[in-house]
Amino acid sequence: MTSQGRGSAVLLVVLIVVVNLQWRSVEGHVYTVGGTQGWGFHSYKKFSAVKYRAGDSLVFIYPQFEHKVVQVWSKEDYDKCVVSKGAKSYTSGRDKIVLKRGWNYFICPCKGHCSNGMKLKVKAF
Ligand SMILES: [Cu+2]
Repeated sequence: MTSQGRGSAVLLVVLIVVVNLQWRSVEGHVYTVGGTQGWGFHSYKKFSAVKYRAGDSLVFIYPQFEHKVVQVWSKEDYDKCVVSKGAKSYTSGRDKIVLKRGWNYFICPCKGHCSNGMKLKVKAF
């Protein structure tokens, strides 16, 4: 490789790294809730423990006619499985939700689901 060729190769690598870093800071990380099990009845302990950043996203994947996702805004609503006015509903079966700084609360609003553990709270820094 000529020194000029090597120079442009290094430049290209630097460019790729810079573009990648910026892309990441804009897009954040994307986490699939429940991993391969998706959004359903199982433990979310592992997902609550992740150190999220504001701007990261959670993807909720579930059968559309079995579950939904509602983002509730208070700990009280989360604890009591209540969907208050202003809560945001998602029903596509594949919902990507961007995390805000602080606590983010998600529940399944279908009857009995949230109270049986289908709820997730995560903290984004
Ligand atoms: Cu459900």
